[in-house]
Amino acid sequence: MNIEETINEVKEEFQEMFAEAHDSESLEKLRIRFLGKNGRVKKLYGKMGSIPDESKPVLGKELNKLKQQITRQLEVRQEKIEEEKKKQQLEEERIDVTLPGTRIKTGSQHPLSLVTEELEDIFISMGFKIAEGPEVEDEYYNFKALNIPEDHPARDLQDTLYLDDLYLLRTHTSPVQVRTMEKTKPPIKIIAPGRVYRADELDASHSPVFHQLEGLVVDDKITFGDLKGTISIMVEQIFGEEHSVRFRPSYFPFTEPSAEVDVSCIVCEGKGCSLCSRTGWLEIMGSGMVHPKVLSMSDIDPRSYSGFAFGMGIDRIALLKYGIDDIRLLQENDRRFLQQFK
Ligand code: 2NL
Repeated sequence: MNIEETINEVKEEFQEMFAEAHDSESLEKLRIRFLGKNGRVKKLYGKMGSIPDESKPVLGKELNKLKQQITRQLEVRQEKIEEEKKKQQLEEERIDVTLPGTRIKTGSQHPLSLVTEELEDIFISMGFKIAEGPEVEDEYYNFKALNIPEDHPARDLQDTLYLDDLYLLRTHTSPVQVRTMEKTKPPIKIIAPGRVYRADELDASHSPVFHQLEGLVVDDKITFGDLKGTISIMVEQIFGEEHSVRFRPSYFPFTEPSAEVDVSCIVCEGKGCSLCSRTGWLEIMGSGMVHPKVLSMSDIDPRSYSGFAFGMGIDRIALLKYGIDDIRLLQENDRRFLQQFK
């Protein structure tokens, strides 16, 4: 076979194979087969040495044309493939900006946080400051400084969680207020919200850990009228103005006189139901004028100063406010329960 025939054969072979090559890989194989180092076209150039000189210009031209033709065809198809690929990719990645977004799940505030923050805001609006203190206390701050006698049942192992001979878990936030009285001169106007502990079994209405908010106001000429006014405003704000407040004589070792605070029943509004045991009233907090002994133990002279104090269970307020019937719901963190407080 002469070289011209071979050139034609290579041409035909290329066109045949090219007709079947529709992806980059096949094109690359073709490029190596025809234009590579040991490719068909290279080999034809090698044969140029053995042909008569007069034929060289024509065949050389012919070969160059073949090489250019193959190169061009491969390039054009490769470009087409890439263009097609890009089109397909754009089509696949097309986004519909009019589709609704994916809803992001958000948390919600715990009902205890909601009530605590609401109470804090109410008291802050009346000029109170927020005070905090340790949850591990000793008998002096938790009991003695509050005029709670040595033989008082609250001090019993049955009621108080003792850590050792000296330390216990505070059973109320009163120690925070005692520490404030020791450190600062009147006027004192603080609330002490926080976690407190009792040696109770967990059931629908008791828990070994719960939350309290106590308040203390000490200044000259503080009266029971100040106590009534402050607490009435707080109760109206937290439960709504349509509720009435009642002060009922009571007894606490740390206040004299003492009063329990009732709010007209949230459910029956005074008519009598099972929640209020047919009394029409719900007990929500304790209060009273700070006992002179309590003032003097913290170095405040009861002849110059007087004060009132109050204490409430935040968990109980939350149950009443939101109509929850079991305090365990406040601790279980069941999302179906928590999501209701959005
Ligand atoms: C209740 C009763 C009360 C206080 C707490 C208090 C604190 C100091 C001095 C005097 Cl430092 N009193 N706190 C007073 C009266 C009642 O709480 O039943 N809480 C749930």
